Amino acid sequence: MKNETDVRIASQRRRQLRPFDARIEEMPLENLEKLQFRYLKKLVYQVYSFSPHYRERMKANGVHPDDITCLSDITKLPFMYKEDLRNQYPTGLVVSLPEELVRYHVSSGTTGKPTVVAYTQKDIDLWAESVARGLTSIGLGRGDVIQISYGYGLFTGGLGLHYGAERIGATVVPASVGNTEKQIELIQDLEVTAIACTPSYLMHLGEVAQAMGVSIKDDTKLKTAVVGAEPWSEEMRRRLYELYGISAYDIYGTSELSGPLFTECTAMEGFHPWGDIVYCEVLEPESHTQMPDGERGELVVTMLQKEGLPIIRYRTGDISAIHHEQCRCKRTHPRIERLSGRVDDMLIIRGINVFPSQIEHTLLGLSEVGDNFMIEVSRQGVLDALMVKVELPQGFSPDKLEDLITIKRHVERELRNSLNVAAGVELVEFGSLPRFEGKAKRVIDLRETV
Ligand code: DLL
Repeated sequence: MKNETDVRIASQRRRQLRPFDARIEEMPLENLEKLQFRYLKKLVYQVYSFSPHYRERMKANGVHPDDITCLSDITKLPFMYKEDLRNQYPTGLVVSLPEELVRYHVSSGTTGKPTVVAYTQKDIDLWAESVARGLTSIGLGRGDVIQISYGYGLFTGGLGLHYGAERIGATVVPASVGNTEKQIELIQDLEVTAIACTPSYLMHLGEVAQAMGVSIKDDTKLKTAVVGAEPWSEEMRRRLYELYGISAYDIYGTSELSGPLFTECTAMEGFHPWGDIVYCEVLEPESHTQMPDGERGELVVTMLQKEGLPIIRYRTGDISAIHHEQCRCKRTHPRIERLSGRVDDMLIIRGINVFPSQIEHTLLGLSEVGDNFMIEVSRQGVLDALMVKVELPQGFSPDKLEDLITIKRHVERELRNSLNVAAGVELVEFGSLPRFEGKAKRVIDLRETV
């Protein structure tokens, strides 16, 4: 006869290997909203009681937990900013007891002081659950071999996907970043079916494979990619499919919320944040009013069940739109469109807002240039100057100089049409621009130093 522990382990395994539950993912929206309200109410009482930071902010906003009487009352609550985490470095915003914490993640701090996020076991479980539901929604599961080529360690990408992939019963190859030739060997030898990495690393991997004489399409079983952590476009999705036969799905998250958090489903019509775990709002960045469905604004996220470091109304700075109608995949949880940039990434060139993603979108739509580019912004006299360096495709050798001039003019025209501002174009040899193993950094803004 099985003892109690065996029974518990068996039931845990069953739960782990079956992350899809229609009762949750397809529940009527009004039931989901009732559930969200219950979680919100509990969360607000918890932070008011245990977090001096939230209590002070709520008092300053003139709001008490008793004032939260319906889900839309969330708008009465104060925002949380990355700056708050920096100011309270390292653990000023943690509300759990130290012995309840099972993990810390720390951001790189490349754009300021690092941020520390603390997790209880329940936080880790819900994070894994969220990623697992996403991976399941794109058809991955038992029998898949998933290579995780995000950084493991303090960055949330590697471990976040690792726990999610294990939870769906897939076989994980924890490759982490770098050593690309070895990664390609592993993809072949271990019959990897799916990879998780940044989009720029996936393109790089494809180029290295080609240089090694390996066709990802014909010599490997790789068919699915879960790519995110930086912007990428529909054109890149099309290229990944055409060049490598890979269906690429977007995955989103931030280190403050919990690394990779939600993915697209096979409908590829935006992300599915799981409403029992997160509550998303899309706000007009200045007035903070909620945008109607389908209209773009800043994504603001509340983690409904986080214990270690509660996050209420976190201003992500990312631009998206929300949809409440049921997805084609039948899931009922509100959907978030793929991102179109960041509120603070936006380049202002001669008064015109330009997002690097628009430039990528245009370049990837042109067959006469390659996939790698860099954007340089400088000041010439009093005017901003935008220069885009873009590589020629691999193996391209122009017959005559006029060919290059024609391509350059065509790319400049296309950029001007899509950006509404002139951009100079420099065509450079294939392989001459930097490749990135982690997130790509494609913008160099020289204006502050001029
Ligand atoms: O990049 C977490 C992550 C890891 C997400 C692995 C997906 C996969 P941070 O380093 O804190 O966390 O960066 C978060 O990256 O606010 C966005 O601006 C950007 N970002 C993340 N995912 C996407 C995406 C991780 N799918 C910041 N599309 C976010 C566009 C993205 N931008």
